[in-house]
Amino acid sequence: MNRKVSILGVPMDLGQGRRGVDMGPSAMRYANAKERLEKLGFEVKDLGDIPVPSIEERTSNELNLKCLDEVVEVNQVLADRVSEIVAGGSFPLILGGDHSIAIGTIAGVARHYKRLGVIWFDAHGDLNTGETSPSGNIHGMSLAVSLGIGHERLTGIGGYAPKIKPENVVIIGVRELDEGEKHLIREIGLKVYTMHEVNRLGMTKVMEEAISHVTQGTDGVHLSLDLDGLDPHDAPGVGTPVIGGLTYRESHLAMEMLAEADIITSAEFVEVNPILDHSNKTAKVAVALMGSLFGEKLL
Ligand code: B3U
Ligand code: MN
Ligand code: MN
Repeated sequence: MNRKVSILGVPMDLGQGRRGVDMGPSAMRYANAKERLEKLGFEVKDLGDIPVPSIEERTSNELNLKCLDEVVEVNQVLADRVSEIVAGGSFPLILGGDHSIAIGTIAGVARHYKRLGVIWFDAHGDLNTGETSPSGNIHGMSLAVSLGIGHERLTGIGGYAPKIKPENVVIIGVRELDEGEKHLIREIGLKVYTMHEVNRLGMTKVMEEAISHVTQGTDGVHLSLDLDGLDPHDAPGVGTPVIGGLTYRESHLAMEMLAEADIITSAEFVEVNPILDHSNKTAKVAVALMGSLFGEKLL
């Protein structure tokens, strides 16, 4: 793994409807994200946060794509910043913010990795479009957008589309999908490990298969980890909790196996909402997972 890591915060809350997720980057910093990685011998730079307009300032609300203008604007900036980090030889570690920021992170990373693999941990598919979304929230569309599906102002962020191909993506931990998302998964043949497969196969097998899937014919692998992929018991501070999720230990095992396989070239941890949390528990879990991802071991 790259020994140089650059942390970038994106206090984005415009891709969903609840207040507080803009404080996610601060909460993960307060839980010692930087220090955790430094202890493992990484050279870590915290580049601070990129600016996000406040919800009170927002103007756009059209086409079932809430805050489209602002989400596009922030993700464009994010794509450039992430691209600079990669060009400078560092590993981009992005702290969210809601999951709409995956659009910008992936746009930035995919400029350098032409055949980027993606591992997407989530209770949801994030495969909606303005046409299929029940909420109009763009955080429920970011994976579709990265695949080149959706409004062209979103898919065109970074100046090209698509960023990733369906055959290079796996989703893990899903337990809530909208009808349009189910259709899309079947249509494009996405590899999805729902909670059913996680229970049936066990996390070890899921990760062995997922790692082999995303490394076939790819030149880099991005980890997009939505904290709502975990069970709300272990990660209560998220905007849209869904019961029946990944346990704390299953999630750690997944990160430990990724560290061992040494395949991850960029990562983002999203949807931490301190207002809905208890004593910063969810941010602490996120940082503990970062520890495992970066190779922390008990012995
Ligand atoms: N699928 C729903 C709910 C949702 C998606 N992502 C989150 N919630 N976190 C939607 O609004 O698209
Ligand atoms: Mn998500
Ligand atoms: Mn989710």
